[in-house]
Amino acid sequence: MTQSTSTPRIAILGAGPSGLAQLRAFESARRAGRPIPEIVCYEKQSDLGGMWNYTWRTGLDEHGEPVHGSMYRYLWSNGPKECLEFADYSFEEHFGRPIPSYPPRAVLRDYIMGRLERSDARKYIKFNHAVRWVEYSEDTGRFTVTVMNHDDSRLESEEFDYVVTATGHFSTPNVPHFPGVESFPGRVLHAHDFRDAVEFEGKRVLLIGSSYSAEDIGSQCYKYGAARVLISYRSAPTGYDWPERFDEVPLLQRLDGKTAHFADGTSEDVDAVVMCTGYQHHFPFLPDELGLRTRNRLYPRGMYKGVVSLANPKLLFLGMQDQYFTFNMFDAQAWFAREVIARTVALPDADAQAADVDAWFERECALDGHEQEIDFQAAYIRDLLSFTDYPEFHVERQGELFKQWHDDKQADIMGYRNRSYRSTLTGTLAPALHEPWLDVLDDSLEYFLANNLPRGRKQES
Ligand code: FAD
Ligand code: NA7
Repeated sequence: MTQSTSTPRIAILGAGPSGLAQLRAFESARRAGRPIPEIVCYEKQSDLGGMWNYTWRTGLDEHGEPVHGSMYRYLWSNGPKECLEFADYSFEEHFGRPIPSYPPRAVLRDYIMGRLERSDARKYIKFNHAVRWVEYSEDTGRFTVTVMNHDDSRLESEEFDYVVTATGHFSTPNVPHFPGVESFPGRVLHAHDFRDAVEFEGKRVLLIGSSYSAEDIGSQCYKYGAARVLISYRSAPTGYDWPERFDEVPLLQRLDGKTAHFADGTSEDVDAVVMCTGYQHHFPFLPDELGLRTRNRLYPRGMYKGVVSLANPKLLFLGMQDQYFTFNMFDAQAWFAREVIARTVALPDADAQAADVDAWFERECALDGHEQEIDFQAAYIRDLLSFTDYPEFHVERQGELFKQWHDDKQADIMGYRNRSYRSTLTGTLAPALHEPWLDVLDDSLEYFLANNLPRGRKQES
């Protein structure tokens, strides 16, 4: 493989938290006086923020592209903000004061956007540009990236030395079939298309799956007045101490009209079915040899250090892991990717890369329980950080906060969002939420900030 001697050109695919982390990584190098590549970031939505950019749309967007967003109204952070804080931009710096530990979606989006808007990195992003195809030429050593420019309704192609794929993996639903589903006389949808829990007020809702989407959509439905929530699990129940009107049942076997039949022989009538059955890693713009085939796991194979494609070292991926850590893990990956592109981190030969992947993969396979999983992901991030100048954020201490978070959920699944944690960056203990999460029906940024003023300050009308 060859590389041109002029300034390298890189394409970043996606302007969600991972793509923005890459832009920020280059911005920080530029500020330090280092040369940076020519950058183009393609984003199919009309604004940045990725998953955090809420849309009411489902199915296809205004351009006929698959809607990316899987987030819904009333979504609040499902982990403490102290565990996702950027090491170079604290929540306190962004909001000018401490805020509670579990903010609603709009508040987190504001934080993500805030860091980027303090640089001029927005200029690199081409919005309404959907990536259609990426092709690598052994002859030129470059990629051709073909995008649909929806502003001008035109296909365009450009050449790049590196491609950073940051298109997320919680957008293309995994939808199993259950006998009788085609004649079920009510709504059947995947979590990807769930938008407003109010729709299910007074209804009996069956959720299939027992991971994050099931527990949170179930909680939302309960909070906004569903008559009944049933979580149907394949491997194991969530095990939380759910309130009344809630139950966990083994896997759905078939639907007979409105009656759902479960693996333990029980049955119950329901009004709606929400498949919380996860997502597929989906890269329709990558040829087979460059794509990534994996289930949602902590250490997908195929990438050295979870970032550099084993199939082509000039193709990098960000954010492809199952996630305890999110924003700051994407940063650690993006800083690592930056050093790979700058060639200040030398990649070992292909065999050594594969052996490194195998070692991490086997370590993941041996994990037993959430505490070990958290420690594993913290160790992965610590390994990445050792190659970069990303600021210290005490990843192991954040891991301990995650363990506390896990215990707090076990103790009170409907009340854990009322808890406060201490920032590892500023040392500040977050103030308590102004009223219990279960009672706060308005999830707007304005309402959250106005009602969570520092002690002693009155809300201005
Ligand atoms: P994304 O945010 O998915 O961004 C990918 C970007 O790529 C998007 O902007 C998309 O439009 C763009 N894109 C995709 N395909 C193309 C294409 N062909 N051409 C051009 N652009 C393209 N994390 C937390 O930390 N806390 C939470 O509380 C939390 N809750 C979540 C709730 C839900 C329902 C979901 C689905 C996820 C949640 N997450 C949460 C995880 C979340 O995915 C990450 O926080 C983060 O958004 C991942 O960032 P990303 O940039 O990797 O992917
Ligand atoms: P996850 O965490 O990948 O979980 C998927 C769930 O779906 C999990 O409980 C699976 O059961 C279940 N599943 C998958 N396929 C099936 C079939 N065929 N039948 C029954 N159950 C199935 O996805 P989530 O959507 O919950 O979370 C993804 C992100 O969104 C996360 O980061 C959150 O923050 C929000 P299993 O346990 O494998 O038996």
